[in-house]
Amino acid sequence: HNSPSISDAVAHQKPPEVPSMLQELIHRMLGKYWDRTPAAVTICSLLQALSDEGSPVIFDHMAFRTLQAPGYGIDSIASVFTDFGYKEQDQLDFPNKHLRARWFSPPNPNSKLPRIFISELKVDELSPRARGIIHKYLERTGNAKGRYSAFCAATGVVPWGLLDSDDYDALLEEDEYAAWTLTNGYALNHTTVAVHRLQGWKGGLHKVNDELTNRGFPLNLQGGVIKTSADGGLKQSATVSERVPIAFSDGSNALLPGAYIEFAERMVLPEFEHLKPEDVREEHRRDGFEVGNADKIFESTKLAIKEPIRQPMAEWT
Ligand code: OOG
Ligand code: NI
Repeated sequence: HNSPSISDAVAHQKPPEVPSMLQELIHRMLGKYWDRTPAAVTICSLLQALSDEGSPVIFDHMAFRTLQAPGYGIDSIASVFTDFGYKEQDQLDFPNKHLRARWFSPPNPNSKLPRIFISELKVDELSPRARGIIHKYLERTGNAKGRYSAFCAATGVVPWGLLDSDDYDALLEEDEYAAWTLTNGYALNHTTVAVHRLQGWKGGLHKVNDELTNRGFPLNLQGGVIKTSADGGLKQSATVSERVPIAFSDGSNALLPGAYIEFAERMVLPEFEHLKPEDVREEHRRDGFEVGNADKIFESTKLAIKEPIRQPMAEWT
């Protein structure tokens, strides 16, 4: 009455590969990002095609933006990563931008898991009007508070719903980061290609920027195309954000800045310069971030705003 042949077959089957929660979470966050950042998809395919075949692009880091208020700030995204073994690293301060950031290193520095960079807006330093607008939306998340920020990043849900276009305009006038974060929620702000981990890539970050410029991708030119740390060990460049259709609660729509893509090149540290190239691992390279570089990279979303384009949603579908 039971079928031994079926249970035999099952017993001899290898179990399907089960991705870890962490891998799947990152995969879903990136999935939402690819959907709304087609230029990033094109650029990654291009870099892969121009480097040794079959070697996938490795991400140096993924970056998120948050709002500092109990439950909604850096920790609301960080907690899931630290629960899975990520280690909290230094804090970076941007007083002129009312921002601070922290970064988190993956459980194993030589793995292919990206670093995580999370910034937060010091909401209390904004004008009473901007603070009032921000808190009005944060209160709309009810008992969820910011506890499901990682869920929102993975699904594309903006936890406080649609903004009123007048609120958007008021925020944009005062603080572009606030306007970006309220319209995009916890969506991945950018991912960063580790240029030094592209197999067989010759010409470093310069060559990446040249290839992109030749193909018409607009790059963030704040402080020059390449932003270099004081120690010379970390070089970064970024595209200007793509625009995504955003609906407002009053029925109007706009094409507003969404995500961008960044490129990082980490140099071998002086104490490891004697290593043969094939022996150099990620742990032998300049780690961390740089305030001076980041300060310029933050502008990638602002640079996408020249004339806000407002048109009916029907024209894009
Ligand atoms: C983050 C900008 C800083 C870096 O790698 O230093 C940054 C942002 O735009 O939210 O990505
Ligand atoms: Ni970055």
